[in-house]
Amino acid sequence: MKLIVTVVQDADAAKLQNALSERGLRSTKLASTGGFLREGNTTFIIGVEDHEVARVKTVIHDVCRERNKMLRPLPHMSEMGPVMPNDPIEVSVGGATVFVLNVEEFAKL
Ligand code: 2BA
Repeated sequence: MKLIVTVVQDADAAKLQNALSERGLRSTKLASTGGFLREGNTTFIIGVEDHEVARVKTVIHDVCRERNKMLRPLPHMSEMGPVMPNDPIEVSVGGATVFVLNVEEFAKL
């Protein structure tokens, strides 16, 4: 069994939740915050059998869109190079960041 952890944009979260449950795939949706943008995003945890991983990744890929965001740089973003605090920068976000983990044990107690 695998645990898929995926971080998606809030704008895609409801559609992804619907797409997963319509296909009989169980998921849990968590509110999260990106460490770089310091904005809300959504993290799904999805427990599946090994043979379903590819299907879940296809659903995520079909639903989640890459978007560009314009933002005013925050102090921690200086690692990107010289940034002027009042000059908006463009950052591309998504579609989805996906981690696939081995599950040692799954139980409902
Ligand atoms: P954030 O950390 O808020 O990052 C949002 C977007 O900012 C990233 O999009 C990326 O395009 C850009 N970005 C992040 N760190 C950067 C840096 N040091 N320099 C330049 N640009 C940077 P995505 O890569 O699509 O990531 C979307 C969200 O997925 C992230 O939000 C974070 O919540 C999560 N994520 C991405 N990689 C992760 C990782 N290795 N571990 C845990 N969470 C991760």
